[in-house]
Amino acid sequence: MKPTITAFAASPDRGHGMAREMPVRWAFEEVGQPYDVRLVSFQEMKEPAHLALQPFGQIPTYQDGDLALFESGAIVFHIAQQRAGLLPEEANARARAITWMFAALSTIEPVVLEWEVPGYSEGEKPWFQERQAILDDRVRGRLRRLSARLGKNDWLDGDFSAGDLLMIQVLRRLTGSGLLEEFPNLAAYVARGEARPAYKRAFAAQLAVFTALKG
Ligand code: GTB
Repeated sequence: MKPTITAFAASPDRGHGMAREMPVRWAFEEVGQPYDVRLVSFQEMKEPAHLALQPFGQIPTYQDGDLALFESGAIVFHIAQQRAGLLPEEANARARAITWMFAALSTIEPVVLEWEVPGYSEGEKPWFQERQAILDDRVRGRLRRLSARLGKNDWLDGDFSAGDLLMIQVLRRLTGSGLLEEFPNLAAYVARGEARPAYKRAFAAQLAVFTALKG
């Protein structure tokens, strides 16, 4: 049996890899695990059947036999533990790769989300520009440290890992903002991730959902 994940029936980004089943698709592709996708509408996500799988009424979810999971990071971690390809075998290297997964989700992503959300909902407020400059600087501060750590390396710690996958997925939210581009090694790091065949397959699969929707 293939695992089944849920994804937006109609993603607001028109299938351009921002919805959070994207890292899950990417992880499946990296480890060569076939999977099924069940598309859900915004309304279905708030109904009891979906809430039993995802208590916050969101995508993605993951089901494989008796196991049901939510949280994209936890799902990526589970996939990485099930099959070779996303976490090193050696115990210390594996622990470091897992550390980068947490760094992506708990140190980098919060400042990126805080920076991103006002642009959607508070752009008309008189204080928007002033506050956005503060948020820009917070993002810059994190990127500066990350850029220094990555240096001239291709990936954060040795071979490509689930830590890079999640970090690149988070950094993609900044693409085109000018902030990521201030750090050429980070922009190149994101481009390197996006050039991976597994990433391309995952992106194409997500885009195909939207393309099919358009008919
Ligand atoms: N922490 C959870 C995880 O990582 O799994 C967060 C899940 C989450 O935010 N899911 C969003 C969702 O279901 C979709 S991905 N939202 C519906 C709701 O809360 O009612 C977030 C997302 C959606 C769309 C874009 N986009 O179009 O650019 C970007 C990000």
